[in-house]
Amino acid sequence: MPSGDPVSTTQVITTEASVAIALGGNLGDPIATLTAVRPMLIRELHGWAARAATQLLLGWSPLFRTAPVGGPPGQPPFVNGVLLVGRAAGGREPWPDALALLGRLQGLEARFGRQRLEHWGPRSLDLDLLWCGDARCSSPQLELPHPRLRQRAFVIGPLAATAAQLVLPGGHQTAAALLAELLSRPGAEPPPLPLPAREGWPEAA
Ligand code: PH2
Ligand code: MG
Ligand code: MG
Repeated sequence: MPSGDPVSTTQVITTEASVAIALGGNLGDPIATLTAVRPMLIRELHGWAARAATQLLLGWSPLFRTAPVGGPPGQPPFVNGVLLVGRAAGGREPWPDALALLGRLQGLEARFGRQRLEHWGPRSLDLDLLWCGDARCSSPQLELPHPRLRQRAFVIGPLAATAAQLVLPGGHQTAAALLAELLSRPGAEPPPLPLPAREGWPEAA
């Protein structure tokens, strides 16, 4: 099984040709959790995209420590990252069903003890689908593209570190430009702090 080559921005320059998943957690040992889920996520993605004739190209961001946004006061800092999934040249058929992928992501969250107790409350593992090719979806279970994607430095920071030139859904700015704008707004989130590379998560800023 391919372990996941980095996605080069010349291979995946559009969101229409890619899938993006945000990873996060702030309970237990989030770095250990994200490192442990990484190979499982690769397996789930290959299962989900098994019909796709082309090889998946996986671009992992570095991990970042981020200040909690929303939720109860005093919750621990988060560790966040993103995974950008592209396909080798020629893979132009539509991606498989986004809800099926969401189901696989929620299965992984459950395996890591995710409990849904409080809106935006602390969580062991959060796997959010940010976009899935050009799929548009607005249902109670899933909204695509993710409705708050463009407002969140804890998502845009990792995306900018992975694919600085990617133009995000809902605007014309690149990830890098949007990050700069988000961080310069009054009352902005503190900048996501990149964590050093480590075993099981070799990407560093
Ligand atoms: N997720 C939330 C709410 N707030 N804050 C940070 N820093 N990172 C997150 O992943 C996060 C959050 C809801 O999913
Ligand atoms: Mg989330
Ligand atoms: Mg979620």
